[in-house]
Amino acid sequence: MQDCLFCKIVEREIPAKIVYEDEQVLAFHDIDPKAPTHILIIPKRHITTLNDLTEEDAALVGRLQVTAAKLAKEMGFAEQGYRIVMNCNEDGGQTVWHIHMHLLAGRSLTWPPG
Ligand code: IU
Repeated sequence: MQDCLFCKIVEREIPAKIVYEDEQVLAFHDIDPKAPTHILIIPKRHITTLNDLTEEDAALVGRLQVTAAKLAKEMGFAEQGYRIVMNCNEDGGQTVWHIHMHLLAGRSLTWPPG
């Protein structure tokens, strides 16, 4: 999609520190990390918010989750723990309008989030 930051990262029009890619999913380091390790896992296909998901997207969202867990394990966070977050719209804290899963790790995270 035109003017979508994450679509531009998928298309390599904007650089990112990519850590994983397959035909449907891309994962890269967040530019402004909120934890020692902060990875964003996104679908390559543009989906604006979680509200736009349909039944047909169930496998894709599962793939994001499985990718996040796999990366967390590979990066050595499985035992100590980590957090997966998806924000939706303003009150949820969404600021980039292409769905993404945050993988946060490397420190003890507080609960509930602010
Ligand atoms: P949010 O859930 O929509 O708030 O998350 C958007 C994330 O995208 C946030 O953590 C930003 O730091 C991150 N990000 C980025 O990695 N690269 C960018 O150029 C921009 C935002 I703008």
